[in-house]
Amino acid sequence: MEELSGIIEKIQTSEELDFEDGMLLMESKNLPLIGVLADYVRQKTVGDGVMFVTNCHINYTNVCTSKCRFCAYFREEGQNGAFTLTIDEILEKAERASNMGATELHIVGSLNPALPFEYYEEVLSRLHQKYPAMSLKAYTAVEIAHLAKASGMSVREVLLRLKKAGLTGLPGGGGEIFNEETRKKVCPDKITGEQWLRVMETAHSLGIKSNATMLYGHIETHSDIVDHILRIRKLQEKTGGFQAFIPLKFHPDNTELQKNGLVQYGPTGFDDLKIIAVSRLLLNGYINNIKTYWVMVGEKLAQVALHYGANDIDGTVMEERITHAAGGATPEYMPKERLIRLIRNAGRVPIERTTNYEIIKEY
Ligand code: V47
Repeated sequence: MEELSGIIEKIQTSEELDFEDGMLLMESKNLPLIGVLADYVRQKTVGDGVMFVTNCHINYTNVCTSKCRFCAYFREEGQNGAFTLTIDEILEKAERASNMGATELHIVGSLNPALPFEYYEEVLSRLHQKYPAMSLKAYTAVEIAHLAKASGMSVREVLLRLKKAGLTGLPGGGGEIFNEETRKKVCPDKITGEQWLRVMETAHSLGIKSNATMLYGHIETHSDIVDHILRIRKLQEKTGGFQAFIPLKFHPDNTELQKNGLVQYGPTGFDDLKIIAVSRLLLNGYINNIKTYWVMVGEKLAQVALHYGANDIDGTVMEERITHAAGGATPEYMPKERLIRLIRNAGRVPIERTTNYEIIKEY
């Protein structure tokens, strides 16, 4: 308690936490106290509503040149299990999602050199034409940077064309961990953290909102975590374009990091709750929505995380491949009624939202 007294005082007087505060929180084992602080800040900022979205994930390809060492999802061209969906197949999945009441499609793939820019554009334009009311949260900052490089267009041009085709916003994937040394060890061939942030800055300047993520529980240090969250906070201060922050729990199975013996296990429940709480505290005043992603932390821990600073539990998801390739054991689909039950049972108010955090219905 003593070691956190300065932080408690800052929270009481609404003073911003700095890097040292973040480090103190990360080093502390007083999780119950950190949870109470995060819950207090959450209550003051966003009240008792817990947001969720009726959505469907569509992974259009897993062929990738990036070969990140934490990823079990990617395949090389021609390798067993490699796939690329045709645009018609994507439309079929969208049809199913639409029939199940989805308001959002979360469309993410990998860096597949065989796919031209026109494929990405046409995916959005055909989906938008057929389902004009559906939000299209598509392509991470990493895919956007790849498209710019491969097509010879600028990031701005790529984003403008995709926006015109129907893009609603960007998911937060690809953030991983920004620290240069650590990033080189876990994803040496991916764009740097600063490049990821510049793509987001450009998107925000064009009125395209996005999420932000951080992959934790591999080889990163506490300092990498605090640094990552504060770099996001700094850009948010400039653009205001991040809608939610989502810590992603590393799953080690079938990954290069595990095969090389660098990481044997994923993060513990203690880590999961701590990271959610620290995210809420460090981003206080900057990003209001802190999302616990039930697919990665499990539905039981996601429910508890609602008392550790989270106010968003993501969505129905319907089909998920990235976590499940790496040993994820959660179901691939969470019916809306089940999400509502989880939220209510935690003493909170379920609110169905759109991609852009407009309220659809309070339950
Ligand atoms: O970018 C890859 C991560 C991300 C593993 O914006 C892994 O609303 C854990 O970004 N263990 C994709 N994580 C998922 C993502 C996301 C998910 C839900 C909502 C939103 C949003 C975004 O998954 C990748 C990478 O950071 N990832 N491999 C793994 N083995």
